[in-house]
Amino acid sequence: LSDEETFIFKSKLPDIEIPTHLPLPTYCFERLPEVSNKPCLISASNGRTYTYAETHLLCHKTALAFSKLGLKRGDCLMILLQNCPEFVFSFMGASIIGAVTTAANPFYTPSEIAKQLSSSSAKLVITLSQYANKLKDSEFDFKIITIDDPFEHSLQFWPLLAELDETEHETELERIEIDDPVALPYSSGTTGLPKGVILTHKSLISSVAQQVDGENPNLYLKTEDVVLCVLPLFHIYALNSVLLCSLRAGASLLLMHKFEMGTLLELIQRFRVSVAAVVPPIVMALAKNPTVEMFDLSSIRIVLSGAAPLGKELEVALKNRVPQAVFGQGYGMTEAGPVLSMCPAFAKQPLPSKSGSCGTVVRNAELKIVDPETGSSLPHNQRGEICIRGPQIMKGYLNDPEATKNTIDVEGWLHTGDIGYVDEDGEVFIVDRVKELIKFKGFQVPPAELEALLISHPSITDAAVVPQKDPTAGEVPVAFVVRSNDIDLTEEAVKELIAKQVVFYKRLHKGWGARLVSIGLIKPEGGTEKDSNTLLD
Ligand code: AYL
Repeated sequence: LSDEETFIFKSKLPDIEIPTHLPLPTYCFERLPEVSNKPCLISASNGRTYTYAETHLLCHKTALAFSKLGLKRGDCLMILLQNCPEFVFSFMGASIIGAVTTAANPFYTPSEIAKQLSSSSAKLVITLSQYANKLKDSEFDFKIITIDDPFEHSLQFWPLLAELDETEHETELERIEIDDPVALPYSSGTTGLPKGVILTHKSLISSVAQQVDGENPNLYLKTEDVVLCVLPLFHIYALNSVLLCSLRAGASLLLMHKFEMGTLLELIQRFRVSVAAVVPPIVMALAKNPTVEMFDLSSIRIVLSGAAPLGKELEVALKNRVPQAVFGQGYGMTEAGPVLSMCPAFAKQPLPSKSGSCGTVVRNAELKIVDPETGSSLPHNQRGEICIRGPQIMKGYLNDPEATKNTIDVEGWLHTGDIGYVDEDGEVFIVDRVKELIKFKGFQVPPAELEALLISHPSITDAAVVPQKDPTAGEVPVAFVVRSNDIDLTEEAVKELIAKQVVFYKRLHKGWGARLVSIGLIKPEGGTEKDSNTLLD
């Protein structure tokens, strides 16, 4: 043991009791008796509302239907859907029977989906018929459930539920342990390819409790709140801070299946949205888009931004547009459960928060800043790598003890690969990222994944993919490639090679060829019409 001082930062709000004796779904629906007749889910596409009692019942029916299909404790379900009530029923239903959910972006290419399917060994995939053909060529053994029309021989969600015997509501539960996995999001972490991040019932309950539980919740959600869920539930930000937190608090969730500015504004006005969880590109749209002036946004009381850095000028511009709302940031990382810090101005008894800060560390957790060179912890206002420790962090990466060991040290500290400091008021500021990660509108683009695809091309002997700053996306991936002797390999061909294998936001925006003629700079691509309708655009 060194006698060196360790500087550990804690929340200013007192620690709370975390109910880690319950499985996640029981914890989330604990307030059911109080809120049973209140709206729980509102589907924006058709206005259909499900009360808490209906939602709870449908989650249990889904659990039973999954169980009858053979899904058991420890088995994996893949959800390949945009935001919709069936996403919620499936996630909660799987968790009721002790199964684990891995959610994937339905815009993923067949090969991206196949990688996640094989890594997670999903036994059941729930999706829309239009995405089911992406699963056709997978050689793994799984059943497909569609929530709309059937696809070839797929099972259908609603008929499966309708077939259940009315007396069968109570699922025979296998005992769920608090350390059982419940969610398996994929993240590349600080290096390498996407890996399954094991989040247990305990991690997610802890994280949700750190946000919304206690006498003075850090993120105070009320039962009368209407919480906007436009960010995709297949990403941990919305799954945790939007869905699970709203359920626990007994608030109503407005589910939008895709982001479209006009619809969003119209919905905020119509449903009197009071809490909006967003990412910087949406802050930008709210701050800059002229149509915003035509709508009544006076119902919004909280705007939470996270998943990527937000410029101060945007924050100011947003505050001018929604002056009555408290604006603040949350800082998360999939592996961290995911929330590390949250704006203290969202608390029931709010504390002030500075512009540009990511809030203060969540309760029942410890945060430290370490000098990347020496590994020693640093005091207030000194920059270093942000590390977090607490009951909410991941159990580890699936089947990857090496990567787990490199991320969570022997003392239980998770190393984020983010560089930041904690100021004299305990507020966390992120200034840089030292890990191999590109963030396109909050979405992860792992450079190693693109480099591997590039190198697999016979005319490319080496490649490096790096982020380039971009005013709308935050960052875009650009590549440097070393060509073998194929002088005809053009930048366009390289971009095309990647584009056909990856989801739109991982596409290369520029390429430079080394050794041979310089390819030169070209304007970044805007994406296609279809892409611009997607989630975080
Ligand atoms: P992943 N400011 C700057 N960078 C951020 C921020 C922020 N507010 N939030 C996340 N990042 C970056 O795994 C940072 O580099 O999780 C971090 O290591 O896709 C990386 O994004 C993690 O990316 C919530 C709940 C935010 C979740 C999240 C983000 C989860 C993103 C707020 O309440």
